[in-house]
Amino acid sequence: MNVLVLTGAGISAESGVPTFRGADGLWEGHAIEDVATPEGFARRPQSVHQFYNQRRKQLQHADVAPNAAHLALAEFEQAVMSPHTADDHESANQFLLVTQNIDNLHVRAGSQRVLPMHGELLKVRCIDTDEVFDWTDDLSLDTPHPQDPSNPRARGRLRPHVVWFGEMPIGLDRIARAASTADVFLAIGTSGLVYPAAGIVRQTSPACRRIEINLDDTPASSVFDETIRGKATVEVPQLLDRLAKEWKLG
Ligand code: BV8
Repeated sequence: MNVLVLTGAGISAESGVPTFRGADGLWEGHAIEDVATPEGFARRPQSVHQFYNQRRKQLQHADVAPNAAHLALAEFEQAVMSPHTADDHESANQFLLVTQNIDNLHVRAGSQRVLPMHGELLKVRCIDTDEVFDWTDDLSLDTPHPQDPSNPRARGRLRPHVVWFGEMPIGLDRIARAASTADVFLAIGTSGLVYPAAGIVRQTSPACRRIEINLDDTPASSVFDETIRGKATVEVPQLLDRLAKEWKLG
């Protein structure tokens, strides 16, 4: 059984991380082109740094933690990938969790096979070398380079390690391969507005069972075999329990 999951901001909403397009959407007050494009960063780097500094600080707030949906996905991955389950099938199972979210809540919940296709908020990248560093502090134009802290010319050469609009998402080949062999595709808490993420469902085979969990209909809803309307913390654990029973997972 090959499982491919795609999550969006809706799975982290109940952990207190604002979605992009909800009433408290992140983009409100910030035009996309000003804070999530290379051009916006070139124009006003400091305001883009502030936008991500605020989100990086908020993500590390004590009240922000994985919720029942994140935890259920981590548990389900363990069950799908357990050696015991593999024995019952002619071939080993596969599991991939692709997330559009740049928060670290899936990894903190215990998910292992996670592909953050739009980057990670708690990582930064050197503009000159593309080297990636773990990062929990603020970034600014005066931030010393971690590898050359005493060199004033190396200051301010770090950017958030996130994929902006117009930039190439991460892992597209791996995602396409997983989509082409997926037996089940789950899309959880994503508005289906941003490509190529929103096109992944169409990369699955006609035989793939496509399930969407969302509060509302999305432009892609009609492509799914099953659309479950409700909150991720309620509907994800219930769906995964149902699938685990259907597949007799441990
Ligand atoms: C690219 C990281 C070239 C940064 C993000 C015209 C038409 C089509 C496409 C384009 C176009 N013009 C330009 C494009 C391409 C563009 C695009 O799609 N634009 C859109 C706006 C039209 N895409 C790009 O530029 C991408 N790159 O195309 O490069 C390329 C491509 C392929 C091959 C070669 C070259 C790069 C896009 C990545 C941008 N970076 N994030 C950051 O986070 O700051 S995008 C960001 O918004 C997220 O990462 C996510 O991907 C995206 C959408 O957000 P969602 O996760 O879906 O969240 P949203 O708030 O929208 O929705 C939440 C959903 O949850 C809702 O449905 C809601 O009902 C539901 N929900 C809420 N609460 C709950 C819930 N569900 C359940 N339970 C709840 N409690």
